[in-house]
Amino acid sequence: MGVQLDLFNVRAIRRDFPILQQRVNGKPVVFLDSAASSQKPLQVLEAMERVYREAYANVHRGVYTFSEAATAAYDEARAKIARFIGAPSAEQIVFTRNATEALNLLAYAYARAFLREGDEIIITELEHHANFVPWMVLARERNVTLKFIPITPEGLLDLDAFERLLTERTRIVSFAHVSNVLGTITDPAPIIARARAVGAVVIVDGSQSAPHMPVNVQAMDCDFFVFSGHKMLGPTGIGVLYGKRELLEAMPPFLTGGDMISYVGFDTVRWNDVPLKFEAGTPAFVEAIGLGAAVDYLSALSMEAVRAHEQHVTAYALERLSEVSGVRVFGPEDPRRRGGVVTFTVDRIHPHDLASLLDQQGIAIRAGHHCAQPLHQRLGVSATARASFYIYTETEEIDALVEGIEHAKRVLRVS
Ligand code: C6P
Repeated sequence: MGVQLDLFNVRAIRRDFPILQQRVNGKPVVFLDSAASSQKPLQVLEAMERVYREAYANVHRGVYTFSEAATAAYDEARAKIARFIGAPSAEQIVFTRNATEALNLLAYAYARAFLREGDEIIITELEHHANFVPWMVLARERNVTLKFIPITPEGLLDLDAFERLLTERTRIVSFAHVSNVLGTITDPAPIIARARAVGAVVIVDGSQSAPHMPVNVQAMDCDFFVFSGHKMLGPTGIGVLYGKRELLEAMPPFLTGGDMISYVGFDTVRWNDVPLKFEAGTPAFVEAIGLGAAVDYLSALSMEAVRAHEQHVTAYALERLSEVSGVRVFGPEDPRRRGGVVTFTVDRIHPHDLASLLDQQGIAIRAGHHCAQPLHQRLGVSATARASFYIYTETEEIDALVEGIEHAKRVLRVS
């Protein structure tokens, strides 16, 4: 049996998540797929329901009580999120649908405006498709060169190789703070320092870091930072783009229409100020308010404690999985160098078969390429299984996973 850390009362936390009280296929639910999307606490569900029940009206439009209340709550959510990631001001928080849309916004509004033929973008071999395909499309369209920082056999970024990829034509360097497959935590500091030296802007994909560890974009000194609300206790349909003010101000808008203008005449249009310039149309303000409540929940726990808990659970999972014959774990061995995801294969069992057999035991994991096919090509496998953890994960659930894998091996007669 595993031991929980004293500072983190997982049992009490689990009581806030109604979905975790259920049984799946007659078994208590063991949810090990939070890297794909996290579950939601009552506090987030209630915050959103409160808006719909008590003060719902479109924001930035009405001068009546409901609209003013909704607008104030929306603005407050933006301010909370700015504080959560250490942004200097709420105006530097642009709401998007998710991290994917935030990265597309940068590829369209920033890169298409400022990159020229022959310029270079550097990403890494471990990127999620969201930080891969938008740059690939841009590279083809504009004759821009796309380069990849390779990974070491342990699954870390090879910074010496990065040094060699940089040239005076490098305009953008974009990388995942935490890999959704290998779990690798990349220290942004050396990458940012080297990118700055050639005048490139740095985009950090925080989809798997912001939900799980303290993040301070000012201390990091990145130019842009993106993440999704649904992976951090918030609802779907809301994501965040943080940017340095001068860059956001220099960029043209991405989508156009209502709310993003300050004036429209028959032959003129003036953009609204940042961040509204990037938020065309009725925004997902109830979802933003839900994300604000999620950020309150995480802040009350403290992100240091969230990280410590997940590191503890990850270390336990790495140790337990190493005892199972036929299991191969990918990514750094040291739990201090990785976030709360453990990706693995089991000899002679396809990850999808494993995931289906585990589901019969009430255990949810993800199987496939996890939207990182080029990385899987590098790893020499077409698919992997992935267990991922969050604030509500108990070490007993890792025990259940290990028992479930042994059970699958027996069922498929591979032990
Ligand atoms: N990864 C996973 O199971 P969206 O889909 O826009 O909310 O997030 C995209 C994204 C971008 N970067 C990284 C590092 C990610 O992990 C993700 C989402 C999920 O791994 C769903 S594919």
